[in-house]
Amino acid sequence: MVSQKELVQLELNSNSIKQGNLACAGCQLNAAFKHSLTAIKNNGIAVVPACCTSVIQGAGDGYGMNVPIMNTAFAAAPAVASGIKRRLLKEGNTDTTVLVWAGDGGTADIGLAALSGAAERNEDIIYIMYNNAGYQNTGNQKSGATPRGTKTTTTTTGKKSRGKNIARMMVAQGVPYVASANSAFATDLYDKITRAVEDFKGGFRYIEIFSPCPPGWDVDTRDTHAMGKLATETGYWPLWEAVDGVVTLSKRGARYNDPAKRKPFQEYTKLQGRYAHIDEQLLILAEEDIEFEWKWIRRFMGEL
Ligand SMILES: Cc1ncc(C[n+]2csc(CCOP(=O)(O)OP(=O)(O)O)c2C)c(N)n1
Ligand code: SF4
Ligand SMILES: [Mg+2]
Repeated sequence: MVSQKELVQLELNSNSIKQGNLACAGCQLNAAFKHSLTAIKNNGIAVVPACCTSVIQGAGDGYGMNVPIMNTAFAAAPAVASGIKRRLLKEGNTDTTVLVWAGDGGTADIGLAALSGAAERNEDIIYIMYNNAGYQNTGNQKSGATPRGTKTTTTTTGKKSRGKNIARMMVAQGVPYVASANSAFATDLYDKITRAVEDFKGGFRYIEIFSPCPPGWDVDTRDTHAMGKLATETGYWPLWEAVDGVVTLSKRGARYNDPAKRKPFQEYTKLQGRYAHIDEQLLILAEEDIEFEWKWIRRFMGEL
């Protein structure tokens, strides 16, 4: 496992995302992308559908990334990545990692069919969904993965239904390696990408990263990191890995399987304006969603 100190040094050396790019202050997808590209040692090609990243990356002399990026139409990213990887393999290149880097809108909604198709074919690619809980690039509309209770520009009184969990869907589909990560737990995230690259090469891999968006979630940038940690410490964002359908909890998050060890959910919600309007009834339903997800994890762990 990488230490915090080692990761800082690795990131300085890799310079995978150049400083002064177009991300908003405190953007956690930017941090998560940096950790991910460092883990693939900049030896990769990222396929990115329309999303905040396709803006952050920049263009021309202002291109801010140390890997090539292929921008695609929303629904096409897993198919394009499959083609790139197959071509590389045909040319004898087995080392270059091909990853899809897509948002929750591009994954949970618009790209879901192509994602499932690539998983079915067991393509030799890593699919990473960064979850910032909405269509942030176009002004914070709700996506299928937006959680219950939160306000977006299209759920102005708080979303009334539960968010989709695509990682769980990927486990059910039989994807060989699936993991849940959080940008606030950088070393855990780095280790998971490294594992996907090194131990599960040759098949389809899916990783989902909790990636807060300060303007969309109405969070003070000073609180973004603490709030991200609280997502896991309240049980809201469990950290786990699934190998061939068997789930194990990650060291950093295992204790939150026990509801008594979790911090109160309100410690997490109170830092975010998107929850400010929430009434008691909706808050209870949002809290019940946490236990709903843990029950699925326990089923996949064979505990239920
Ligand atoms: C077919 C299509 N519909 C709509 C758009 C406009 N659009 C560009 S980015 C975006 C939001 C994407 O949301 P998500 O995938 O969650 O990424 P984020 O912006 O949150 O990073 C939308 C709706 C588009 N480019 N193509
Ligand atoms: S809108 Fe949100 S996700 Fe997009 S760049 Fe800004 S902070 Fe990042
Ligand atoms: Mg999004």
